[in-house]
Amino acid sequence: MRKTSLGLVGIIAAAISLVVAVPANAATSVLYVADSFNSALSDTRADGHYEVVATGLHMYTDSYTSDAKVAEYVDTNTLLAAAGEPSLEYTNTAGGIPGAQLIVDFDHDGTADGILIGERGVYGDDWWLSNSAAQFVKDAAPSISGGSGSGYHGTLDQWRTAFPDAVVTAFGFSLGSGVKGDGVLNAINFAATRYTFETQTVLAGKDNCKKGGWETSTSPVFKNQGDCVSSFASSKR
Ligand SMILES: [Ca+2]
Repeated sequence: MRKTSLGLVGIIAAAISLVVAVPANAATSVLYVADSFNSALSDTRADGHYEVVATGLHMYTDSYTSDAKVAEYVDTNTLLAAAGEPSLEYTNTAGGIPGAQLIVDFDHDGTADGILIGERGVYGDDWWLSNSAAQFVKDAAPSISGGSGSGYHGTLDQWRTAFPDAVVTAFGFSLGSGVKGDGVLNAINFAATRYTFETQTVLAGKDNCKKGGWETSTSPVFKNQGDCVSSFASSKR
């Protein structure tokens, strides 16, 4: 007799369904936590937390209040037309899941005008516009109707058609606010690049440059052992 309950297999299947296929030729890159995040754009609040676990970003919130939010952004300068279909590879442990976010300069005048939010698990390919966005963006939204995260929404292709010169100035994610959740962001896919997470490796002194140690340093990156040793000499560390 077969069991039909949604057991572990069902849970795994649900998790896998959130993972979007990545082209085999996608580039890979590393986001150093938290140096790669734009601190001025950070909106991680008192009840929101994150930490690097292996090559993922474990995030969680511990209340349902407005302080329950984890949101970080990575600077870029990428035409929306070249952004592809950004997605989050997320393994959910409990509660709500984060949405993908694109901060966009819709008229390419150097000033960001609003945020497009993609919540694939809720709205599929439909990306909705933040309510704080500029009026000219709202006025030209592909769809002005309910049924999404805001009254202004559309697929990314529709947004690209409406704003062919739009530039993404930062990409990132947001969990909350007011959402209790716990999970691991394994990667962000943006503009044909798959970004994973690491902490910086900073050497303590020139002795750590030896035996290949210089190659492990990520902040700064050294050209060779001599470059490493001389950096400590010049800074008198
Ligand atoms: Ca603008």
